[in-house]
Amino acid sequence: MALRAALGNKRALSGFISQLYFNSSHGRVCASTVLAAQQRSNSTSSKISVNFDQSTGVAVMHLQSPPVNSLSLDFLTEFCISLEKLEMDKSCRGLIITSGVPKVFSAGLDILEMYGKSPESCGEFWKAVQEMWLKLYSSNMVIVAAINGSSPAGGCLMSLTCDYRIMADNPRYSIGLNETQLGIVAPFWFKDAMANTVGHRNTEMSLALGLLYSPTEALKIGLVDQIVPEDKLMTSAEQMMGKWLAIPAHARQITKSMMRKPTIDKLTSKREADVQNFVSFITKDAIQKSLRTYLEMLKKRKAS
Ligand code: CO8
Repeated sequence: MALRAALGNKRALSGFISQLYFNSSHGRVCASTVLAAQQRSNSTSSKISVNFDQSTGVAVMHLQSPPVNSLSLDFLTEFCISLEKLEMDKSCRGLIITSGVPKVFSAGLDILEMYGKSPESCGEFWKAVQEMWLKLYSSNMVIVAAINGSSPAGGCLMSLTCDYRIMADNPRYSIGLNETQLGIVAPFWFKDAMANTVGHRNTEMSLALGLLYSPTEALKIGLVDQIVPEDKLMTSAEQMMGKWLAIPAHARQITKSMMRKPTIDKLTSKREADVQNFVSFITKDAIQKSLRTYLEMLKKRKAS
């Protein structure tokens, strides 16, 4: 009954999946059961499109939630379901994530999920953010981010989980963890993923100042691995995918796990505490005020 109710409502489904992960040490198996049921239903994802080429074993996922691919609860739920389906299909070995929205890869977490919401909603939202990060960061697939637009905060976090980041060389695009500019603080696992990529000092500067980097600057500190002309982005991503897939899968996967496991385990062991921290932080009056000011700034910038 709970499953049927959850399948009828994405927010409930997300909560249901989170509960299964929280309550079971065999979360993957339980979630797979839910997703198998979801696959049998006729639901299609409106915010994510996936094209899987059986002949290459590579799927291309387009994020397509205009105007800015913000990571709302609905978006994250659809994203995790799509990812889990690919993960369960053993013929899928690689995934390229890109945006179907012009000029923006992802604007990061949907600020409206954190502003003016009840503690319960905030908690549910945060579990979905954790879920996205854990699934991506621990994936057995090779994941390449083809970053064809701006990618602040949660958008940058999503890119950081990938095995390789290629960004379109357009100076109007930027990427980085700019949380402090909103008056909020990137949690430890955002910081860890960044530090694993660009080192301690770059992360310290980056997070403290809420820096957003142009593609050239991002390449310089190693936040992206390659920049290419925009029209070459997808072919470059496919070429790089070929290189990664040429490595024997078991050796590559064990190496990936060895590099990432301590970071993953740290969040896994503190998930509930991390949710509590987020909820108590984000619902503070002062933080809500900062978010309101930031939203107003976005509106003003749009109007000018
Ligand atoms: N969430 C919700 N709405 C957003 C967001 C967002 N992240 N970003 C933009 N929007 C809205 C705008 O308000 C605007 O709404 P409307 O049409 O109603 O006026 C609409 O999307 C279009 O935005 P723009 O006109 O600004 O679009 P542009 O194409 O000109 O610019 C950008 C695109 C560059 C992505 C720009 O919108 C931008 O800079 N957005 C803000 C990005 C940002 O700062 N995101 C941070 C989110 S916080 C996060 O991801 C991590 C939080 C960690 C929490 C830790 C707490 C403990």
